[in-house]
Amino acid sequence: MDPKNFTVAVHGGAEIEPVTGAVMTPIFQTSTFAQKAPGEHAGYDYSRGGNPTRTAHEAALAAIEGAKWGLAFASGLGAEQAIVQTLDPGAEVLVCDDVYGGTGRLFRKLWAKYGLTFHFVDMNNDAEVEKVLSPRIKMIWVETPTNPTMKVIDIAKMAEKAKKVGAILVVDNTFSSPFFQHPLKWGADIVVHSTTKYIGGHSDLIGGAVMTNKQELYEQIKFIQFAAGCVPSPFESFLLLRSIKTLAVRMIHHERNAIAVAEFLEHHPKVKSVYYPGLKSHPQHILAKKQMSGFSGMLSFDLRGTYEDVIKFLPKLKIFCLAESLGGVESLVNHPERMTHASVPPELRKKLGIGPTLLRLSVGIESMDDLIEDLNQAL
Ligand code: P1T
Repeated sequence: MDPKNFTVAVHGGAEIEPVTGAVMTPIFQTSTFAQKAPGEHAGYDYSRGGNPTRTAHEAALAAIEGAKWGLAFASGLGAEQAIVQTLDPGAEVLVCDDVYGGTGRLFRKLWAKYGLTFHFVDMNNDAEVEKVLSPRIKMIWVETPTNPTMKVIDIAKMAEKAKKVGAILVVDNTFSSPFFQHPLKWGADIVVHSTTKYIGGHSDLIGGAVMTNKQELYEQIKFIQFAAGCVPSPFESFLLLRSIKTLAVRMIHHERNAIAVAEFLEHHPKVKSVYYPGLKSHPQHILAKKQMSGFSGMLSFDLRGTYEDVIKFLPKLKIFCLAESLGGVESLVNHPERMTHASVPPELRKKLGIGPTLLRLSVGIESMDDLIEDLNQAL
């Protein structure tokens, strides 16, 4: 989506319903569709394979990523699982070391036992990447900005490396949302989202998405979606269609508030460091400005002191709610070490800087002054 194009967000995938003229796609709450004769139907036979509400949702997903195809899944991890299932046994995958804890768990604890090998590397360290890069690598998995330390990874550079060894480049675009970043434009083959987050935007559903311009990948993943059945319900598809219409306006407010919060925290004496790609002090700020059209609403920071200070700080917050997840209109605070990233091996957590004083904020769209005041009084 052209970041200035609110029209795509509002109209992407929308078609007037042909029978009734309904302007908004109805919820086709049905598992099955009548057939005139065996195998003769109007394009839908069973809702695992396809459902008109999901079709409209998938068209909207494609539209906002500027992709030819979009596929909807029942969760972000369900979408990731389908992508991994395109690999042949024995394949090796290069993964950025700072991925969502659940992504790492899916790879380490589930897929590794089926003969796939996952190499977790710091993708901002060329030597680390080159050490593992070889034609055995069939997939490169990038999350940018990363969860939770907000590293920014150069998508175009990783696309070149993927091309060199004949690997597929997957980019998890959840933190940026399609409003601020288009990985396909920078050479990614597949974009994956947890639509639970910014695309859903209201913390009331779980969903996932895959977008691609490559027909072969689309067909493979569509088959997996149908054959393995990790699909969203018609109601979830409807909610997501509804959410996408306000993605652009929400993202502008998330970003505006996050910039203000990041600047406030950076100058607060009780805060040791702030990790936000929109700050000039961020090590990849220039890269972020190049590859993103905005910096989104996620940031992390280290509180000065110890875990005991964190434990005193958290209950004092009145607006920021202590909870996992992100990207909803309401502000959340998360403690990655004990919550979202508890499953990351301790030595890797240490290397990444996911320690006892690290907190992650999903900055919502409340009044900016209220958010800053909330943090200020709690600090
Ligand atoms: O929760 P689910 O919809 O299955 O999505 C998984 C997922 C994938 N990718 C990224 C970057 C994510 O952040 C997530 C989920 N993350 C959280 C729940 C969290 O609080 O970080």
